[in-house]
Amino acid sequence: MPLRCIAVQTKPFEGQKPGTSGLRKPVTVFKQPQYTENFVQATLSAMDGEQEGATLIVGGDGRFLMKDVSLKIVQMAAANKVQKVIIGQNGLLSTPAVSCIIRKYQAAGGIIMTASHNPGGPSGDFGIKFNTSNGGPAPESITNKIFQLTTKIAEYYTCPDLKPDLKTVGVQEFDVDNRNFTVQVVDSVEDYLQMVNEIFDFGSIRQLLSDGLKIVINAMHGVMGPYAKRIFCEELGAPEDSCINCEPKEDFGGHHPDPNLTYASDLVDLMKQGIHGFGAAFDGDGDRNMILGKNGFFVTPSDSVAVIGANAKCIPYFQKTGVKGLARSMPTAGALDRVANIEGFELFEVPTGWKFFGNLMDADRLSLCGEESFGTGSDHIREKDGLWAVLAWLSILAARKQSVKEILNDFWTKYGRNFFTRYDYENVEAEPANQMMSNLRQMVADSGYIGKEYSHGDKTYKVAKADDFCYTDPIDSSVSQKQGVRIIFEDGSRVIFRLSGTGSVGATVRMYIDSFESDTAKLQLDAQVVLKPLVETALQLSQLRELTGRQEPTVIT
Ligand code: VG1
Ligand code: CO
Repeated sequence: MPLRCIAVQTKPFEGQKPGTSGLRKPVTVFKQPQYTENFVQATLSAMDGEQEGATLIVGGDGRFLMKDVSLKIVQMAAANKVQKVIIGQNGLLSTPAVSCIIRKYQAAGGIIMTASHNPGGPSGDFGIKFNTSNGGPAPESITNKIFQLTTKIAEYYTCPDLKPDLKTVGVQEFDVDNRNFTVQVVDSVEDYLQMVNEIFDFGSIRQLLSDGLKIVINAMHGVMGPYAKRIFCEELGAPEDSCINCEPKEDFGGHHPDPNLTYASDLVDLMKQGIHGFGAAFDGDGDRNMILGKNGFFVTPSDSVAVIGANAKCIPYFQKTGVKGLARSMPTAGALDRVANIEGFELFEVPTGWKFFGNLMDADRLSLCGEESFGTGSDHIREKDGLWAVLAWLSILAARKQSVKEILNDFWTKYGRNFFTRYDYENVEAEPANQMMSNLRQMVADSGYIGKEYSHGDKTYKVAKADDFCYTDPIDSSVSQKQGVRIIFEDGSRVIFRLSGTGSVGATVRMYIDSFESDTAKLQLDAQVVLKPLVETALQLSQLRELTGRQEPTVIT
């Protein structure tokens, strides 16, 4: 007997607009009857028939609600005439693994169940993100289309009696309305492992570890636990206690699965004991990474991507493909620009969000890119890739036989140092946050603003350029406006303001501060000390404290 598909009547929900990276809302919002179904249907409908007879990849970071949603997606995929769903065991797949699997099996796309670094559990967040056939996050043209569809949805399609076993690896065949429908449950790690094994020299990393480099990897109870254990312990021979917080938990152990100095402070403390020479942490869905050296030496993400670029010859993948170009998101500090300049690579500056790198990669213009928000990656897939970044760093350590700190010192001596910090003000009331942004927009739109001077202590900053960042994609000429207010001073220092597009309640204000130093006597200074006058200037010109009522940020990185 074939399984029957049905159409279910529904009504639009407000606010199903994907942000920087998919739709993210509190679990309580996703739990409303038909809320999830509406968004999944809009996503499948936005594929415009491409899904019919095609393969769809499904996976997620293991957070609360994912079990229910995995089944809903498979049932709806079947009713929307998808021929085959490839899904991770128990639904678990990291974001980079989904990207890898979409490309490997030439799928029409993938649906990722994640709110990334946002907390999980019944009172945390859930999220759904769509990736296209190149393996990358859907561009704005598609996310806008999904949103439009959610505003007028009247019915969704599902196959309620389809009950695949998502716990056991293997292939299951079903007859859905007289069509063949396949569910293939795959080991969460296998395809990803094969890929990184091909693009890195595991032998040299194994040697580095057996020569005595002690590493510690923190999966923050996100999806990366099984990847870390399999790759670092089983494949590369690191001892078992090298991997911590490696059991995926639906609520990430009650923490923010966000690899930064605040939320991964347990790793920082452990590294400060001086036992380990290298430490790293990942976020909930495994696309972000934080890199630490001995004694908790912190590598800023902006420096991390630049160091990888400067040492590309240590990485077998780049030896083979060459470096076609470099890119960073606009608020990311300019260290990568210096590498591009000196090494003669093309450099692109894109808006915040990994989706903006995809076109450049597809056009063979971009090999390596990063964001200040702990995202690093290359064109081996179309997502940022935390474990890839760690393997890239270990490859550099193996080739250079130096410590993380020595590598950074060499880098700063050669290219100069960009001091960078980001202040996050989470959960600010939306109205004053919007007011602040609109004041800033107005301020920089005034041509008389150029040349304005701000003083703090013995420092004076003169405005050289100011705008609300607008990006024209060099490949398809699509335009993205209002991507962040930036004020660039005559000495090259920058202050940038934007509102987060991944928060789920109220507003999160992000303030980014970047300043370049080439005086070798100043390279070792503490970033917070160096940047203090610029931070105060930024707070002053934005009236952030006065408008939001916040005296201190929630997180400083
Ligand atoms: C943040 C970061 C951005 C990153 C995005 C998704 O966005 O700033 O650089 O690409 O998160 O990362 P926003 O709009 O909140 O600033 V992930 O790992 O949460 O998918
Ligand atoms: Co993430």
